[in-house]
Amino acid sequence: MKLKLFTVIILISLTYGCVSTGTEQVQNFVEQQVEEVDEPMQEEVVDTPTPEEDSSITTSFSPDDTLRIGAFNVQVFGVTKADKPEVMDVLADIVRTYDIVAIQEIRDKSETALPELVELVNSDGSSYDYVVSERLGRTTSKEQYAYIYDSTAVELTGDPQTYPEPEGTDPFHRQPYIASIKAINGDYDAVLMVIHTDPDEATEEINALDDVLEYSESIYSDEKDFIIMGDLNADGSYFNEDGTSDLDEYNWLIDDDWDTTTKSTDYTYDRIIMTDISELNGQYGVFMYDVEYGLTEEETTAVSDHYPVFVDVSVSGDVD
Ligand SMILES: [Ca+2]
Ligand SMILES: [Ca+2]
Ligand SMILES: [Ca+2]
Ligand SMILES: [Ca+2]
Repeated sequence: MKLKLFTVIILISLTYGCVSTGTEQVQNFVEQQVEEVDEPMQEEVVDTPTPEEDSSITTSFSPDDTLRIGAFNVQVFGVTKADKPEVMDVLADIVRTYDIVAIQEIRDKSETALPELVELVNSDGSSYDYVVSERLGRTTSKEQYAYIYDSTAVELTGDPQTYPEPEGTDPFHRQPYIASIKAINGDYDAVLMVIHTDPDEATEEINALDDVLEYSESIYSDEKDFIIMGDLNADGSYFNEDGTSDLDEYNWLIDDDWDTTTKSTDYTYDRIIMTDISELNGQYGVFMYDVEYGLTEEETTAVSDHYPVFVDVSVSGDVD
């Protein structure tokens, strides 16, 4: 949310810089706003290219100097979807836009749908690999998380693990799946934490994520790049996006007014929250694959009720 403020400031600054009739009043406003942004944030974003506010649609695959990281809730992904070639083709195309994507809502006792998808992704000569969590959930309806990644661009730097909930506590229906990664063609490294919250307890689970972050920071003590992402159910009746949360001090990239649902509803359920935005490389947003691929509403919702979200980071220049 701070980031958005900064974007506004940049836009105002640019406008002011371009329009020769800018008044002193505007200048004062700009200075006043800049002062209100706290010092570390200012320093961090000064070196960062202006994020494209209107990046909810993107056509470009990430260039070589960029890693595209993201998350996608593939709504009950299992054998039924795996048996639909037209759905699988869209999923494969979506996966290929990423260097690493955190998949949620894999519901598949047979555990065959995900390997089938990765095989399809690679059928064009790509070299994607994946890791998958154990089946998680408090009821018989279990879900798995997975990271699917381009093995020519990203490597895992440790064994991924699900968050070990402290003895005697059960804060999450499906505890986050944590993976440390590094760019193969650069020095960017980060720790990813994917979560699909339970809608009924979304607020409680979101407010428990700072404990997961703290845990990850204790394991990866030299790292400054932690990214929490996934279907947080962070909107509507599940979560008050205008209120406060225990993650407010971090950078929420997916703006509250963006829609991550493929149906006619308008909710920002899916989020990307970063501790460090020094390596942001211009784009982040919601990947509207229906617009991108020219799909009908029926074709779109057959794939998922969610849009994927993404962020691009520079592969080089990371010092932590
Ligand atoms: Ca790093
Ligand atoms: Ca919203
Ligand atoms: Ca929608
Ligand atoms: Ca960093």
